[in-house]
Amino acid sequence: MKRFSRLMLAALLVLCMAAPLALFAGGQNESAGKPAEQPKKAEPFAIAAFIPGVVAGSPLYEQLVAGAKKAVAEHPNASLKVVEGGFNQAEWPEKVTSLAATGEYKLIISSNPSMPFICADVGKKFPNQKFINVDGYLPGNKQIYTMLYNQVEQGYLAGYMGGLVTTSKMKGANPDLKVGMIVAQEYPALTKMMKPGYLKGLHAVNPKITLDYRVIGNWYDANKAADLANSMFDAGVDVILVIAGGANQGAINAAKERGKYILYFDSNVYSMAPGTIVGCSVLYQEKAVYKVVSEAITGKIKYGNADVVSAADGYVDFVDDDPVYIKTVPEDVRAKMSKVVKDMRSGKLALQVPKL
Ligand code: RBF
Repeated sequence: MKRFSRLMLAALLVLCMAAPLALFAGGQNESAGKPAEQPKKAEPFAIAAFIPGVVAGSPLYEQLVAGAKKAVAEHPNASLKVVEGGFNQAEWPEKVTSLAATGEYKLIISSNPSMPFICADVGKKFPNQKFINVDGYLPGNKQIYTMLYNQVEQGYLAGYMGGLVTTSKMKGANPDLKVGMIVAQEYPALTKMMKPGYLKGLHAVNPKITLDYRVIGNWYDANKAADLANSMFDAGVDVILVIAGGANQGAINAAKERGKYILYFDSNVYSMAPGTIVGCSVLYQEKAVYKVVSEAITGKIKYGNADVVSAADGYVDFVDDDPVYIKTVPEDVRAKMSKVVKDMRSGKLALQVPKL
């Protein structure tokens, strides 16, 4: 018995020593006799998404996070950290600086027209740091890629719908040719693209339409947005375009209570207030972010470039196939809207982006 177990132990030892050799032999390339080439393990690619505000309620920030998550999920070497910068805009440069100073992130991605300038400034102190800014424009900085949406077209689509609604026989519409717009704050993309585009769309329906335009002063005060909306409805406005992030909700609630209408920017949210939201003039930012983040991870992005994308490129659109839209908006109004949407998608109706 004793001898048998000693034999067993010896056999086991031999096996243990031989196993790694056998494994090594298995890794040999039979034809060349060289070790097989292991697939190169991609270097870790950490990404920070800096949200200039808060994610919840801000349609473009929600889309940014969704698009970045999707791209990261497809690359095992990539990771994503989402950092909310909050509503104090004076603190953003310092917060982006802190992210760059860690040296951990191959890429800092952000979104809104003010961010390219903040990133350019931070980049001077951290020359190896790369940035992507969607919904922004800054050509020629080798550390930064930007993508700007044609928001003249986005505004036009909202305006055309607003014009059709205010001149329609819809239940909440009145004979006054008064249309509203509530914005959070003023900045060049708004005053040079969105507002002129909106006016152009309104006047394409009827040049006599007048615009009641109000500024809240921040991106979160839903009570103020509701007060503004109510005073506009009192003055004869029947449909309001809102571009105010989290504050939008106040105007939507007011419109719901008063049986009036809302036009929404950036995302498809018809189901958020069925019967009240009559138009969603959207940007496909989730698709854009998925594309550019994927390109950054795989080293294909061209830093220094500043792309401008329009409806004909598939990034600006009006959602006219949502069942809630179809149920809410009468057929004759939808037919007129569809014609313009089709022309814009095909590029037949194209509007210029001005110098910002
Ligand atoms: N949009 C939001 O939805 N939420 C925000 O908190 C927000 N903050 C912004 C701050 C600045 C300084 C600027 C220039 C824009 C901001 N935007 C915000 C607007 C956003 O970038 C975009 O212009 C609008 O959503 C219209 O597409």
